[in-house]
Amino acid sequence: MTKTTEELLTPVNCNWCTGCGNFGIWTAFKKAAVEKGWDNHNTALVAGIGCHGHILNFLNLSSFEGLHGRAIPVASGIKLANHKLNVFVFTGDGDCLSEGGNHFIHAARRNQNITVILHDNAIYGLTTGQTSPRSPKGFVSKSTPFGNIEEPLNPIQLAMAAGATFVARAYEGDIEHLKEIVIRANAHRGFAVIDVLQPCVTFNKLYTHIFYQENIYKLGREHDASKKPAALQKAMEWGLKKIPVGVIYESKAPSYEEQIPLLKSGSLVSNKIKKRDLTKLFSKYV
Ligand SMILES: Cc1ncc(C[n+]2csc(CCOP(=O)(O)OP(=O)(O)O)c2C)c(N)n1
Ligand code: SF4
Repeated sequence: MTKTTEELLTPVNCNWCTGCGNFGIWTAFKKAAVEKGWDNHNTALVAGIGCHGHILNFLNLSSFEGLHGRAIPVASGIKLANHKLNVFVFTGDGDCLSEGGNHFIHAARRNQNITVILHDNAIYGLTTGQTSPRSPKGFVSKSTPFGNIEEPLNPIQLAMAAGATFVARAYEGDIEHLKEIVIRANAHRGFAVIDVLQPCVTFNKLYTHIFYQENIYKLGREHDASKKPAALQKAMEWGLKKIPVGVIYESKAPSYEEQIPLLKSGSLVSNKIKKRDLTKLFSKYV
């Protein structure tokens, strides 16, 4: 069981830019891991390709860095093989919503019991600053020098519409709040998405730390996260002083794994492998 955040460090030096919002996600996750005792026996991490994916190099936990956009299917496979594991996906807004958009939608629809931590910096960071599906209309970047003509995607609305049963937003600069949300998302039985507002200080000069500090507000008791229409309405809020953070939607529904009879007797990895002679079967077809 992980007892201190130091145990989670690796010999790899952190190579994120100074001030990058990924630091807050890393810190919040380490704190959550210590509080809940996540270790190599009970937890597996998966990431996509991007600056966000480097987080695996800095966490001393079992992990797999997949192909770009393919973190969620790898996590789905891990969860099916051993549904007793806590499975986390670290993904970028490009990785999750562009290259991996199809996987995101279908994992949400299946309500797989995994937690997706979306490092939402509204830009492609690793490839040095191109417009992403989260970049707003008019956004100027290397790939849209005359301004983005596309509307951005809203990952919270998309997750809810696709069937995710836990949907939250957090700001990486509020580490305690993010840590609590990571713990709640993991405790939830079903597909959990946390849209983490994560400034890319090098390439996104619009969504800065100051921008978020000035414009986010925490959801209070008045917000009933169990009511989908109200939650969808909340999810649509975005603008000056109007960016809600907190648990936006949570509902109870059987997870994908809970509905598979074979998994009731134990995880697939704990099943003894039986040898079967298939010679007779094959002989029918040759
Ligand atoms: C199939 C494929 N397409 C494109 C790339 C190049 N590529 C690597 S990372 C990246 C963008 C990453 O952006 P995002 O997922 O938002 O992560 P960030 O770097 O911002 O954390 C791209 C386009 C790739 N590796 N594989
Ligand atoms: S390029 Fe942006 S997202 Fe990547 S490490 Fe630097 S600040 Fe962070």
